[in-house]
Amino acid sequence: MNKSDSSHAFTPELARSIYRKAYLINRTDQRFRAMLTNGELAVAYYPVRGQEVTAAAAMSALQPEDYLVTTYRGLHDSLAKGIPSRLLWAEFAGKRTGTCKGKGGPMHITYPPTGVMVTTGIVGSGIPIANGLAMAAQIRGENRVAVASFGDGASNIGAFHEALNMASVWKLPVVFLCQNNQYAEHTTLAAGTSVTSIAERAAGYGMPGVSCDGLDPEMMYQTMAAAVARARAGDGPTLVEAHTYRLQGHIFGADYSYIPKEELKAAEERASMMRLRQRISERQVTESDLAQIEQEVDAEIEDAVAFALKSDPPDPDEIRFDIYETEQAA
Ligand SMILES: Cc1ncc(C[n+]2csc(CCOP(=O)(O)OP(=O)(O)O)c2C)c(N)n1
Ligand SMILES: [Mg+2]
Repeated sequence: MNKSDSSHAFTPELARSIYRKAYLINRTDQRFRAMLTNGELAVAYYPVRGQEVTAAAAMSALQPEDYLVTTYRGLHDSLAKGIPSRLLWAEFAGKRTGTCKGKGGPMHITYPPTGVMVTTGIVGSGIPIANGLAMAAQIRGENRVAVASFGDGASNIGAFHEALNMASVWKLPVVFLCQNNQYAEHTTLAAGTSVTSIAERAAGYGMPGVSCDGLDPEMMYQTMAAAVARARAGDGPTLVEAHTYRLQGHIFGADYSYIPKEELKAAEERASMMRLRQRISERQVTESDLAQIEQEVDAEIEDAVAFALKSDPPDPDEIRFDIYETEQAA
């Protein structure tokens, strides 16, 4: 794959859009954690701080109609794929105005209008689902690509290996995006994974495997864009490994003192919004452009939080709906 292909040029417009997405993810995560801390919301949350650039740049390589399957740690992916903030916040708050009428919560976000097809809590289980979506697009002759986004730990699950094998055999239009944040719960990559490069696992399934710096917006975008173009052209799947970092504990509130201080400090610098701001401003994006984006995003989040808080929870009777194709008896 030619990563410097001019059709995947990192234009000022793209740089602005990636900054907007990354800033939106960063501030949404921050606002959500603050609300959990002060008791305004009470729900399990898997923080995405550190992985903002990875999702913002990777999802920018997709079209709105392309499919995404992500995980419990999927806030960054869902926002970067275009879920409206109001609907996302309402779902996080368990309200009837949310993407899943408040019945999914943070672990089960689904919003087909922007291609977010499912968000699962079972590690690795979304990967074969992305295959199914890609296969449906292939059978229908649609020009759609499906992306499975998952963690480094998920690459040790059987479903990962089975799905990569079948995707390769059937040349499915799918991209396997492994966000290697170095930890699976409290276990380091080295303690639970037989290889140091997850991309190398692609060789066992006859598909290209590419590693990239997922904290470098340009490299992340171009690596993903090349994989998406390959899938769309009918040339089959790619395994993309994005090196990124989880700057918090596994779940909000969990202890993460097992992460060495120096490692965390170095990652905080590499993944910081300041560093991204600097990178983006090198791309003919002015200070006033950036300030305007920040102002607009801050207002969008406040509007979404207010919308979520004033929305009603689902009626208890709603539990009978949206499970089976037909309504269940009361
Ligand atoms: C099949 C299965 N096994 C174990 C768990 C418990 N569990 C939840 S998240 C997680 C770690 C997954 O790590 P990784 O795939 O690297 O994703 P990350 O949380 O780092 O984004 C584990 C073991 C689970 N949800 N599902
Ligand atoms: Mg991980």
